[in-house]
Amino acid sequence: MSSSVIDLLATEARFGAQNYQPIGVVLTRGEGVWVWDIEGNRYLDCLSAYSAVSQGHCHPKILAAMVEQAGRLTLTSRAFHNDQLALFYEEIAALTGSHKVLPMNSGAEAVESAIKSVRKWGYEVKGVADGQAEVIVCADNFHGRTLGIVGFSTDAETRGHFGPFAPGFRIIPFGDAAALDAAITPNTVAFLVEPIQGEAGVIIPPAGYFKEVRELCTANNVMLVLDEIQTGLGRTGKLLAEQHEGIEADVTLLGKALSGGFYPVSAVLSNNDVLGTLRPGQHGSTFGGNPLACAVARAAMRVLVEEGMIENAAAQGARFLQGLKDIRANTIRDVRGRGLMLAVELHPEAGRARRYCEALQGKGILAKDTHEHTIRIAPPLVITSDQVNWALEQFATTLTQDLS
Ligand code: IF1
Repeated sequence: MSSSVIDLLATEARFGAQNYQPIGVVLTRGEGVWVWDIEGNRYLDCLSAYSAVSQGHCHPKILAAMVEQAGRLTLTSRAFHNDQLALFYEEIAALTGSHKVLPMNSGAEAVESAIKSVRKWGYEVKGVADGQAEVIVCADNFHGRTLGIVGFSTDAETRGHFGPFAPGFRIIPFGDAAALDAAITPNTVAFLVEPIQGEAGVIIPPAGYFKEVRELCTANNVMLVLDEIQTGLGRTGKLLAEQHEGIEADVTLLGKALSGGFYPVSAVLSNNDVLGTLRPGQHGSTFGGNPLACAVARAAMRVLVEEGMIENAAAQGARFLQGLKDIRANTIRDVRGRGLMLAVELHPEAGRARRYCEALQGKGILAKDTHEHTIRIAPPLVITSDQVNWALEQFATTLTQDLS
């Protein structure tokens, strides 16, 4: 057994598929907003596993729920009922105001399940001719890594050499309601979109966009499917990002923080008859809706609300955003965000964002670059004022350096 950083990285490189290029830190422990590497260095986690660890690392109440359930019953398959599923349904429906719930595991599975469901709804309820259903998506989307999903990605890296891909998708620009209007046909069953584009670099659409989108979808009997896998469950300072827009989706996708990072748990939520079209044998998953997942998700949702994490995300997010905007540095081109979903876009001449993330690591902050010139910041929603202040000092000293 090897255990030094060098040995572990070499072993990973020898055996692992090289589909990631992580920052050179090997983490071994986490608690709240903090993580520790194997040499004992402590870091403020400003990624939260891409927003999955919103409740903070190893939240004691989620941990207790997981341990208790793991010792009792972990998996039954959906061939039998388990005593956690009904409670999970009840609690997620109460939290989100949804009528129907489909439990899955990864975010990509929730997206795939939603696409299957809206197509079926299109044929059986809307009356689209079989095989003709169209789903509209946005350029620069990120919805996951499955074949169905990468087939409608516009990112060369994400889709390159993975084809051939499934037909039935139309791509329009994000934030452009007129483009949606023009793209809708009688065969359009759904518009699938992120409320704020994450991977694209925390792109917030123009004010009023989603109101128009909602009206267009309603007028044309098109299901509005919001991928809230990253934006949902408090990340943007509200339970769902749609609440900032004053709209309601027909289908909402949740994942990531639905388990507080303990376990892959995702869900498709619908407030109409989309999920009602699925009959026995037509869709499923060995692990989806298992008792361990349900118990973990129930605790994850409970602490989010009981411990005021959503309100904290709004308050600390506003402070963090203002603090970043107050940093006077030639390297910064733009600062944007909502709640604790934040990004600093660097001037191209400032050098690659990855260099700044490596410099931040040296100051005790773990953040992640995206698209060469953007640093993404998404700490756990339990971050305190003092921790935000300390993080801002580290960002200020790092961003005023020239690392080009
Ligand atoms: C990776 C990004 C974040 C997502 C939205 C569905 C999924 C994701 C809006 C799929 C997943 C991840 C996956 C992760 C990188 C990451 C990411 F940079 F790519 F965009 F979070 F910002 N919808 N996002 O953001 O969920 O199947 O992974 O559970 O390494 O691919 P999943």
